Amino acid sequence: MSSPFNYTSPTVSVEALKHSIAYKLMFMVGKDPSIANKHDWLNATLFAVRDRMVERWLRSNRAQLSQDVRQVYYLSMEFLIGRTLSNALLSIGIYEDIEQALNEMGLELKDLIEEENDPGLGNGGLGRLAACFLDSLATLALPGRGYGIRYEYGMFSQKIVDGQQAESPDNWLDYGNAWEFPRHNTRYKVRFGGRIQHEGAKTRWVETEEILACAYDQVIPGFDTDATNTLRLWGAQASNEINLGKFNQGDYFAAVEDKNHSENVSRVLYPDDSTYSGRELRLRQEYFLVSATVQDILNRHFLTHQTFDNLADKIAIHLNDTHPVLSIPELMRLLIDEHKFSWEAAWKVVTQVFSYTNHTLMTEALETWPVDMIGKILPRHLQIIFEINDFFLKEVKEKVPDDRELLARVSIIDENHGRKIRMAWLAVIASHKVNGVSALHSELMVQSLFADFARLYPERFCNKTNGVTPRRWLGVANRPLSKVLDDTIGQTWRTDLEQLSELKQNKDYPSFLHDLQKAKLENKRNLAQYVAQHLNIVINPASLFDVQIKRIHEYKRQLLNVLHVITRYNRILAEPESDWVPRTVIFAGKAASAYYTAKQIIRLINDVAKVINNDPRAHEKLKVVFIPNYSVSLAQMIIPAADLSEQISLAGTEASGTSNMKFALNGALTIGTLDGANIEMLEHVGEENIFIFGNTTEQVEELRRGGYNPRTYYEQDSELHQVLTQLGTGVFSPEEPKRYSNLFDSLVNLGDHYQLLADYRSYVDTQDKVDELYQQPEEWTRRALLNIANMGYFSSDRTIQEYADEIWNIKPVKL
Ligand code: 26Q
Repeated sequence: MSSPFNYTSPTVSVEALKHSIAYKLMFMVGKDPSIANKHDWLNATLFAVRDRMVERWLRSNRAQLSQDVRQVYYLSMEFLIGRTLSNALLSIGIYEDIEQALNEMGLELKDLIEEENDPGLGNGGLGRLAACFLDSLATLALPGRGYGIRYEYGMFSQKIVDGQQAESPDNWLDYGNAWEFPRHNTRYKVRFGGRIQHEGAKTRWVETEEILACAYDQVIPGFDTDATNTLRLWGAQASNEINLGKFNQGDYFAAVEDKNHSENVSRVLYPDDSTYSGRELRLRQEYFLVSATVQDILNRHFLTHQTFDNLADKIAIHLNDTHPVLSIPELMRLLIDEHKFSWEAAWKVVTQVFSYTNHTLMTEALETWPVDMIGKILPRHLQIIFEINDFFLKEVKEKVPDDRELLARVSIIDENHGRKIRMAWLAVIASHKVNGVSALHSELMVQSLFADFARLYPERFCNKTNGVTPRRWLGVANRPLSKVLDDTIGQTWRTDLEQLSELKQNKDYPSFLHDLQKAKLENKRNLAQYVAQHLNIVINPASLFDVQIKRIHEYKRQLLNVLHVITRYNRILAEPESDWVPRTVIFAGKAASAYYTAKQIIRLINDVAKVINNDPRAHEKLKVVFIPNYSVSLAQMIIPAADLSEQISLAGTEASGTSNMKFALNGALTIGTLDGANIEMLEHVGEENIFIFGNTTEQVEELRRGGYNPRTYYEQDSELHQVLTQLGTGVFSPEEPKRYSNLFDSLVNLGDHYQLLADYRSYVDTQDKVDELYQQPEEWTRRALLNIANMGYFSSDRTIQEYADEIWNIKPVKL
């Protein structure tokens, strides 16, 4: 069998693949086929596949170098890339060949794909976005590299024990990582602490503590192209000099302790709980990423150009949120202290090079660091930040004389809250472009969070609506639907997602709608099988799969979903004979370990599930499932199986959302608020094809201003009253009736910060409309089709093209 795509390397054939897998098993894994286990075979296969990507990789790198193109460096504390095998096989067009080769060796590709671990080097949306962007950069042959941290432990793994979340470490490197190339010769010193010494005009940063950042590279293949990029992750290594010193003095254990301490920097990913905590190790991590990366960027530049004079022409550095914002003072420091730039010349370069994406407007989630902490860990950087601030405030004074309050508001130093550095301010001041991630978010960004800056520098702010890669989120995740699309419009939608709009022609063909239904049912059966196997719960693939999967946060309002579930349960008990549309409500998501309320919500979901799933009166009418340990690979299984996608955040809180796009692309209908990218999805699919409910941002604001009183909703809506009373009195936790009285209080007595009660009625009524439509399968499927057909805009290829043209000014490499 040959590849379905244009590119097939002449060296690749089934025989050759068999040969290389066997060879890799012996010489790389070091195992005899007779005793090799599944993981050994997986590794052998990964090495064989990797070889095929490396040829292209080296060619791509050579082309980038020889064409001397401008490069973008995408800095992110998180890259949530997911499993790599099937994506790589499809990218380079050898999926069927490998499948056959393995078959002939008595192995199943499917089993090996499931055996690969899923690196959880991110929290959620922001990390996954970075991974989609790498995929699109490579596919568009754009010269871009990702830089991040090689955490030894990624996102914790989640189990549900007695209905509650239990965390355990994610030791993802346990069996090694076949995809990475450790670059033992690409290492940089990263320094912390110490003090500043002035020698005339020169400033020196001395008596520092030192660790090494060691590069680990991973190949990022473009789809159906030779273009291939690099993700470089840094791992911490104790610097030998320090340890040897102690060792020679005979203090062996102190030396080993120091080593551990240094290497802690890349030990573990911090979970996001949406409140800023300011932990010192996190600050060290951020600087570790930044320092190694900026040194590497300068080093690479100097190797080709032997000068830094043209730096601003040749590089763009992008900040994925404020997490890598210390790269600004770090680049200043290196240019001034090491490369003899004047302050003004260095600042000029910096302001041409940096751009920044904001991912949240919620002030409690914004990054700030105590001045004292930065002073202790990065004294030279603190000094540079103060200089930047002085320089900037002078400029503001010239632009807007006599406005002391403005100066206090825009100062990088927040004097009101115990002297803190506002990292977002630093990012805005140094960047030539600042973008939000959906139209609404970008608009709110210039009206609220950055209003002062938008008045000072209006041309700096722009929008880049998020997107998702169609390769992973349709091609890899949903083979049944991909097949239907291939048979209908051909295969090139994978690199030109707008082609999906051709599907609209088929909206009145029953046989086509039937094909879509068949694909959906296959995916639902697949998920049902997983749920049966892993959770021992039987769910009916003919029921409506209603899905909310994302990090657990109050603003995302999983609790509102639960209120609807309880409402539905009450109605079923009240009218058992009614014609209920069977539903399976599916949840998944992790709560940050220190986020008490989020953990309570998980517990509530599981308690409610226990009561409902064990009540024969609800049998075949309602099921509730919490799938533990949500991850990219679970998302790839769950999303294709969804009928209904829950995107129900309070208007104005979800910057964009990206799973909303993945669901619609896979033929789910959305029930959602006018928040984030939901609004643009509504514009693309049309209001008949999406279930919108709830207050708008303006109405939310208005309620906030006018003294929102949730109690009136509680008192006036009898269904809501019943549900909340049940919650507060322990109907779902009879063994501990007060278990959820805190949740009750937060909603009814403590202000209901995310206005669940205000949106409850319109949510529940809209859910009734969902049922109504689901009873007309053909009409439902037609609308699902119109969702798929209108998702072209939400490809990350479109997003990345916009970044490339309007922010980074980069052009594709010719291959
Ligand atoms: C910060 C400091 C200390 C520890 C952790 C963090 C931290 C880590 C991750 C803070 C935030 C994050 C992640 C944020 C995130 O995922 N934001 C989401 O970004 C998506 C991509 O733009 C949007 O679609 C979502 O709306 C937004 O919530």
